[in-house]
Amino acid sequence: MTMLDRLETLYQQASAELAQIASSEALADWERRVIGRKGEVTLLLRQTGQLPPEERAAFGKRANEIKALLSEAFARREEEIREQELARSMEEGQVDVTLPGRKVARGRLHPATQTLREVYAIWAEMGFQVYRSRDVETDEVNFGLLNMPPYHPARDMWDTFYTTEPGVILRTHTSPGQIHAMREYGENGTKPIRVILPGMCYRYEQITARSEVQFHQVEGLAIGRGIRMTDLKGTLTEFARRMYGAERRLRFRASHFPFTEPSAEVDVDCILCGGAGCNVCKYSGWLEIAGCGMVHPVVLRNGGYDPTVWSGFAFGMGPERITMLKHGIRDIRYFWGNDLRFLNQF
Ligand code: FA5
Repeated sequence: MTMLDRLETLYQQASAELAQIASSEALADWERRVIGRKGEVTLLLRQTGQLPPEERAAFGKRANEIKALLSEAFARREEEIREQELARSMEEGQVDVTLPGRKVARGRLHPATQTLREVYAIWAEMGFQVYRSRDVETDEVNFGLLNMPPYHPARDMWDTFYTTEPGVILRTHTSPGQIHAMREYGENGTKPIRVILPGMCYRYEQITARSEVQFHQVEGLAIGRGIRMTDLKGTLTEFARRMYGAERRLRFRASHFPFTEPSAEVDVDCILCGGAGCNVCKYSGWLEIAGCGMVHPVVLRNGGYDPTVWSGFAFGMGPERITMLKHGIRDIRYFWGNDLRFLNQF
């Protein structure tokens, strides 16, 4: 094959290849291989000197012609590919403004919080204001001032979380707030009080379907002249009526707390099983929702009141159990289990 033939073949092949190229990467590669400084056409041109002198002029002329033709073709193809790529990227990057927006996941209140707010509202209607007491308590206020001096056996009713600081514990109930409220609001035992004290309580207890190691209580305290047990029963019955509906039944069972005398526990008939018996009501048909009683004279005195003049009632209820009743929740462990499938239902 003569050099001229090789040149013509190269021209045909390179032109055909160029027409097939579809990407700018392949195009750059083609340019380097064919018309670049070390490209095939350039190399052939450099070999002109090896031809017999009479052929050199014709070959050189044709080679330069072909190089110019290929360069032009290259420039055209480059422009076409640039336009194609631009069109493709505009197509792919297109934003469809008619698509609906992504849904924002809405947070909501924890069922315990919802119940607490309901409880606050009912007590507010009945004239009780909220008093916030502390979660970290002293042994003295949690027990001592509530008529349970050190080593009193009744302390065993509350399995306590102790801290490394001697005498400092996590409150086992909201009752120590009674002492704080009386001392702060009572003005040395001269003013009546009507408060509720909501908050988290902590007990080192066996966790079961109805008992957790942390749970809310809502304490209530009313101090005045001539407050009697019938006021306590009437007030709690009215609360239950507003909270659960008029058809719910309530029972007061005699009980014992060192800080009340007399003392009682309050049960409602179990909504979950309709009184037939289930694991939440311990197969009794009744669910205990509160402890209560008339404030013990020792506690009144510790709060700054003269028990011969002043009297009062107190109660402590468990809103988690109230929520379980309202929604038919069969296990208290769902409350702090952080399972979204549970929480999303409220
Ligand atoms: C008390 O804690 C007394 N301080 C209540 C009281 C207040 C009596 C004022 C008299 C005067 P008790 O341990 O029974 O009592 O708890 C009261 C309520 O808290 C129970 O009825 C129950 O609803 C709730 N509760 C108690 N332990 C747990 C627990 N482990 N998990 C969930 N709720 C609980």
